[in-house]
Amino acid sequence: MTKKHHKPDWVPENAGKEFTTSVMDGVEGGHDGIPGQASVAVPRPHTPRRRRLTVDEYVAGVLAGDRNVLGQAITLVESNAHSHFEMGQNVLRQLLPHTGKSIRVGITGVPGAGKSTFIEALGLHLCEQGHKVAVLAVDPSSTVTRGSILGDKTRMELLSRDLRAFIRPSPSSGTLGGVTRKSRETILVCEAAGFDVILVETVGVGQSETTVRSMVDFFLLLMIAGAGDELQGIKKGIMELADALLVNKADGDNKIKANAARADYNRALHYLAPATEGWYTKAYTCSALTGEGIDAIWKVISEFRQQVTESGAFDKRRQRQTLDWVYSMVEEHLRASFFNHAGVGGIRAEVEDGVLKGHLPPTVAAQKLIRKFEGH
Ligand SMILES: Nc1nc2c(ncn2[C@@H]2O[C@H](COP(=O)(O)OP(=O)(O)O)[C@@H](O)[C@H]2O)c(=O)[nH]1
Ligand SMILES: [Mg+2]
Repeated sequence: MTKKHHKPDWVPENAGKEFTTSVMDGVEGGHDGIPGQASVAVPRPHTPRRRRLTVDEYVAGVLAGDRNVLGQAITLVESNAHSHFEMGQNVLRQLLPHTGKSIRVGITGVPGAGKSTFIEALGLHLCEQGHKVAVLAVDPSSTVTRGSILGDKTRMELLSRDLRAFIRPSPSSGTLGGVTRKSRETILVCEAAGFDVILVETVGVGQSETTVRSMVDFFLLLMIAGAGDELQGIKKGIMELADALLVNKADGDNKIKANAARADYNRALHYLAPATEGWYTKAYTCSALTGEGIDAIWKVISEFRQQVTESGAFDKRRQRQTLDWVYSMVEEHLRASFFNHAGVGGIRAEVEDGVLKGHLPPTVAAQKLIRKFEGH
């Protein structure tokens, strides 16, 4: 495909250089995370716009495992449009009794650790065992640039072609809080559609690990051997959130180093509090490339599920997560109403100026803004 630059429609035909704008032909891509959708530009026949489904149609389609309806239902619940909110919530409410039966696994690690390759290998392995696997991404960076997950999607090429799997890229707009709410709801919709393993990938940056930890049952930290001390330092806090550490790329010349790293991590883990009550976090090795160790880590996850369910910690965590979810929605709402409040907006510049110039102590400034918001 050749990318052509041309003048946009609104530029007069005989215009000169004063119009410097030019536009480039776009790229056609899959939209709903459904395999088989066009990933290269193909001429499309003119079809009428898709009819909006009713709440009952969304619910019936999702419950029947209809992939098209599933994609549309997720788009609906992810929508930022005010008019979609109520309908999305109605769909969710009806799906709720059919949710909760999957195992939700979060996967994190620095860029390049091999998360996408691992998810593809594990996903394919699970599909072969008869599981239905949904892959979601929580990527705070994509709230700014939409790039990264697209790359991942093409990387999980085999899995995205497998009809037993469903890959959903990260919701691409909103705050991390907004993305979180959407991801949680997407998990539920996928469960209602019959997916029994939910894999949530997140890039190991910023707050996203804590966020993903708050929506999954099992949290897996992918590591690489020989990464610098600085990197390991950053990872320490995250190690405390993990139910397993997995040193990836244990293949070829790297195998010895990976095994040594596993032993080091196991020693370090000895001094950390367990992420899940009654479960000892250990380190393992695998190669997402050769598939070695993939089955073993799934056995660890299955053992975790059984053990933690029996002890009651599994349900306890899910209940806590549900309440966390409620309050994170409350926080999200309050934050938005505060910053959209006309009165607050009217005095913000002045208050900020006062703080920056040193006339106004920050505590007083905060009080002033809150008073305004509360209408005192
Ligand atoms: N040798 C080796 N390379 C791997 C393995 N897993 C991933 N890679 C490579 O590491 C690079 C980054 O992998 P990717 O899955 O995109 O990492 P992500 O950024 O964590 O999602 C790619 O070039 C992969 O082919 C592995 O187990 N062994
Ligand atoms: Mg990736």
